[in-house]
Amino acid sequence: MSRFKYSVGPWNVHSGADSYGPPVRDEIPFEEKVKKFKEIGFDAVQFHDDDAVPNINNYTPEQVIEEAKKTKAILDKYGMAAEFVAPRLWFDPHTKDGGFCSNYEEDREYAMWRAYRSIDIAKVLGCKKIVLWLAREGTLCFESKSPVESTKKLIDAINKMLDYDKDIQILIETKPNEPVDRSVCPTLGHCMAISAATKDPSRVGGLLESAHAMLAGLDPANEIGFALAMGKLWGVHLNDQNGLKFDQDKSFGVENLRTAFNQIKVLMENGYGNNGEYIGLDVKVMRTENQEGSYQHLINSLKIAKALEEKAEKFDYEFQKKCVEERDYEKLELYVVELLLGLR
Ligand code: GLO
Ligand code: MG
Repeated sequence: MSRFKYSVGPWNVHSGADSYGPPVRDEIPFEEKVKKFKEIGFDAVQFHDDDAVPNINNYTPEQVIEEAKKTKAILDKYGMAAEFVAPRLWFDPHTKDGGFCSNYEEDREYAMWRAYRSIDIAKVLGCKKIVLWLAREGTLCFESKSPVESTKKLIDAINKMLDYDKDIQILIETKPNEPVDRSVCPTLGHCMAISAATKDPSRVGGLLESAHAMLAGLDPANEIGFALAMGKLWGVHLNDQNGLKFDQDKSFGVENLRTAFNQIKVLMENGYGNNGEYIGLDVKVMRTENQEGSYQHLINSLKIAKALEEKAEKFDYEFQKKCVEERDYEKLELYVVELLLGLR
C-alpha cells in the first residue's frame, strides 16, 4: 500500500511523433486514457487547458466553462480527481516567441487569456493548482529580449493571475532549457525568488521535474529538499534522464536509481502528500514501443516508485546515525547501494 497518491497527464500516452519522425502508434481517445489510468493505479489526472477543452481558441470564456464540464463528467465517471491545469503556451502561433514574456503585446495578452481560461477550467474540474511550465519564456537569441524585463513581465503575469482568482495557487515547473536556449526561470531557486517578488508569495510555489533538474546539472533530490525547506513543493514530475541531453522523460528510476531512491526518501521524510499533493509521473514511452505498450512506462514507473517507497521504509536510520557519528561515509554509501541491490 502506497502512502502517496499518484497522477499523470494525458500527454504521457502519445503516438510517438518526435522532431525526426511521424506517429508510430494510434492516438488513444481521452476517455479511454482516463479509464486505463484508473486501472493502472492512478488517482488524478493533470491537464493542459486544451486537454480539458480541445480547440479552446474557438470558444468564448463562457463556452470554455461549459466544455470543461464535459471533461469533469468523464473524471467523475471513473472516480478520478484533477490535480492541476497548465496553460499550453508553446503550441499556438501566438506563443512562438513566448507568452508572458513575448516581445509583442498582442501575444502577451493572448497568453493571459489562456492563463485566465486555465483558472476557469481548474474551478470546473475542482482543483486549485495552476502549473506554469514556461516553455518558451526565454530566448533563442540572447539579445532579442532583456533578461531583466522578462523576469519582471513574468512576475507581472503571475500577479494578474493571483488577482483574477483569490483561491488559486501558482506552481512554476522550472526547466533550464528546451525548447528555449536560456530560460527565464530555470531552477527552483529562481522559482522561490520569483515567488517572493509576487504580491502573494504564499500562493506561488514550485513543481520539480527530475529530468529538468538534471538538465540544470542538479540533483533532483536536492531540489526537492530545497523547495520542501521553503514549504513550497506543491507538485513533482518524477521521471529520469541520461545526462545532459534532450529532455528524455524516461521511466522513473531506470537511469539513476540512487537519486530516484533519494527523491522518494526525501519526499517521505518530509510528509510530502500530507496536504493533498500528488506524485506526478511525467514519463514518455520509447518510440520503439508498439500500440500494446502505450502504457508500459507508466506501469513500470509506478512499480519502481512503489518499490523505492519500500526501500525507503527499510532504510536503517540507526545505522545512518552511527555512520555519521563515526564520520564513516564510505560505510554509509556502501549500505545504500547494498540496500538498493537487495543485499540488505
Ligand atoms: C516538458 C514538461 C511538460 C510539462 C507539462 C505540464 O518538458 O515537463 O511535460 O510538465 O506541459 O506543465
Ligand atoms: Mg513536466
